[in-house]
Amino acid sequence: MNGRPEPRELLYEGKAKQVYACDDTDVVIVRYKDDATAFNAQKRGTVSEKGVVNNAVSAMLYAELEAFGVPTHFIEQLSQREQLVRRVSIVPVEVIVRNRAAGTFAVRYGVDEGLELDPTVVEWCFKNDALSDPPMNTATAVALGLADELQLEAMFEYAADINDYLSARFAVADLELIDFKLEFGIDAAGELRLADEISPDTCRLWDVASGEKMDKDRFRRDLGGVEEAYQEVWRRLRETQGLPLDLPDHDEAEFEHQHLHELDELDGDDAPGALDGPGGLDGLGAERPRPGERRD
Ligand code: AIR
Ligand code: ASP
Repeated sequence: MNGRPEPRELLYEGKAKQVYACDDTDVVIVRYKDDATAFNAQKRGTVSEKGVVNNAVSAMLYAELEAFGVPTHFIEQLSQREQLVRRVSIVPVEVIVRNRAAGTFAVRYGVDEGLELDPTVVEWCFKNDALSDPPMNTATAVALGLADELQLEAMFEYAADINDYLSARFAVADLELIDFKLEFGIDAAGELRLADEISPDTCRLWDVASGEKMDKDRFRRDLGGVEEAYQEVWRRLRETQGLPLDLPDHDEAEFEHQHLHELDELDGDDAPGALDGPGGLDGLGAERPRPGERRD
């Protein structure tokens, strides 16, 4: 029973990863591929060594987020392309966090890429390739039975904390976190955990000095230098691991959140405020310690 877990049957094959069963049914092995797709698989290609970079980046960031107080599916990196994770059932709600306008947001609202978004925007999308992952509000997610309100509230709170952490983490690597996508899952004990991956496939990252795109947009938009950009992100993260981060004060963040909830009440239920979940989720306090508190 001891020793390195071995991949058994292929449970699932996605666009960028494969998931294998293990003898221990509480865990699975995720294998990262070099395959790349964009615009819901209308564009396909491969990016040499992408799987190796994404596995390394994701493993590093999930371990750091766990230490920060965010429960994740991550257990350990097994090899260059494989990691061992807890088996979870994925909540079919993608969480998009946007610090600046880019991609589909810039197109949808007719604004320039790079427009600073204050407050930070959190969006839910229905995880459904056949429908191209359409954006939806909280009521839709609940009415379709994709997640319940407490889960969505917890996903929102985690997403805000993860944004605080990752924005500071990428900043020490001279990268600005423009936007990113998260997925969550429910483990065997019923606990919500951050799942999937965080990598240049799932984040927009702009070089602070030049504004150059260092992420999957290089592939999506045929900008060239895709492999080099992914390698450079990994190199910078590795070189800056352990450096002190300029994290927002969590008491301040909590105050702002409370304050904005009060504003929501004044504005009425239909007005989602800054750092409020899409569609508003006031008063559904899924109580948990703030990461900043838990670490002391
Ligand atoms: N994303 C969304 N679906 C799949 C991924 N990887 C990520 C993008 C981008 C953010 O979510 O990589 O960082 C917003 O994407 P978009 O296309 O809605 O602008
Ligand atoms: N990963 C999604 C796709 O393949 C969306 C994207 O990254 O553009 O199509």
